[in-house]
Amino acid sequence: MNKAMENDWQTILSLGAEGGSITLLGKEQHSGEWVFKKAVNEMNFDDLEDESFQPTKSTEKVCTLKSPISNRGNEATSWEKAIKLLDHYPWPMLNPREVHPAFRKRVWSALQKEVKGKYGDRINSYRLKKWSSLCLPEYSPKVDTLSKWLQNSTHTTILTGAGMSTESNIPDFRSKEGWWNNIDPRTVATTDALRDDYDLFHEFYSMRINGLKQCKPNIGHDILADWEQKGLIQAIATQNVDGFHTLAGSKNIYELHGSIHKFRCGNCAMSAEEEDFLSESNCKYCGGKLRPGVVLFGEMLPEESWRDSLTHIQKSDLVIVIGTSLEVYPASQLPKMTNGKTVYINAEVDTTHHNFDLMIEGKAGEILKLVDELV
Ligand code: BV8
Repeated sequence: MNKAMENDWQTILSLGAEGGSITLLGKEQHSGEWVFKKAVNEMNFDDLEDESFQPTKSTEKVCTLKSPISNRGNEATSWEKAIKLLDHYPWPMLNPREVHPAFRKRVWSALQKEVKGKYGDRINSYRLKKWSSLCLPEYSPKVDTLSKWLQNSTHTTILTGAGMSTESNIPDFRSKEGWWNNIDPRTVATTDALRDDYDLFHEFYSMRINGLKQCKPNIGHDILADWEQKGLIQAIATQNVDGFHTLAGSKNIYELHGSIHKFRCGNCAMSAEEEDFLSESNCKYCGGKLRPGVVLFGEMLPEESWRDSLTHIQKSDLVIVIGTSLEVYPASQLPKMTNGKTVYINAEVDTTHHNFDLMIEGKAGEILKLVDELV
């Protein structure tokens, strides 16, 4: 990290282009707060507008920093204001040369906002790769590999779990904030609970059904739906009962653990409506207790979903497992039933427990977005 000339100013973001550079400098105060200033050097921006502008070796030459042309409006006392200092320049199109490790995530999300807001697909994958390699070094080589495998695969199946929906603000089950940390699954998600403690069973599922109404599919769901449309993936087998893959537009969905949007009588299996269940009405045919169409522990999986998922997995040359602890049988066995390459994308990856050809530890939405930018 090149320490700036005076008072331990550090380079937060250094951008290069034809014969010049922009550098965002930062200095950490004793209070822990950072102040920022911008240094611009001999930058002529005309060539930046031209989409085909590609940095040549010459632009890589290190520019000696001159003090900012004018101090006015070149300093900032917050990160948001610091990024605003770059507003006059098409900075996402410049050649990123350095990003301060402590600011990688913030630079990356500022870049995302800028790209979504102003540049859309004008920023080419070459440039994006350069940005992601500087802002998300831990991901990028693996993201590159995955994007290549995805493009070369003739049949790709995705297996998802509750981790796919946490970025939609739906808790998963076994993470620190997961359902099963506060509730013993045997008391609510088993046929015994349905039979012996209907009030608790009903309260648990009503809470989840109503909670879902405030949520919607996230970028991860949208990208998978888009990949299906582009023929990059052929099927999604999911353990999720929230229906968000379907809501995001995916067609080839296999709900291994059923759906929380379907209802039937626990006694005669006649179908029922959501409001009948939520209003604790009994089955109008046999008077039995109503239940959501999810697979409870101890129950068999829906035969068709299981069979079709297995068929896809067995003919896949690439299986991507996203956001699941793989603790629930038999879905947990599916990744082992393919001869194709296997990839695991999860917020927690413990290499002792999981053995995949490629493992990427991180948030599903974020990683799928990185891959999507490269395919
Ligand atoms: C069956 C529907 C035949 C209801 C669910 C003893 C040993 C082994 C097996 C058994 C056993 N005793 C019983 C069994 C079988 C049992 C089982 O596997 N039990 C386990 C818990 C030990 N399985 C069954 O009962 C199945 N039926 O086997 O029938 C049979 C019958 C009887 C006896 C023998 C055989 C039925 C299983 C289906 C149960 N129903 N759900 C409902 O939703 O309420 S399972 C429940 O767990 C959820 O559906 C969920 O999908 C499933 C798996 O959980 P995950 O999706 O993986 O979620 P989890 O929280 O665990 O992990 C999320 C991960 O995402 C975390 O790692 C987290 O780090 C990560 N993450 C979070 N955010 C992100 C992220 N990753 C990336 N990005 C993020 N943003």
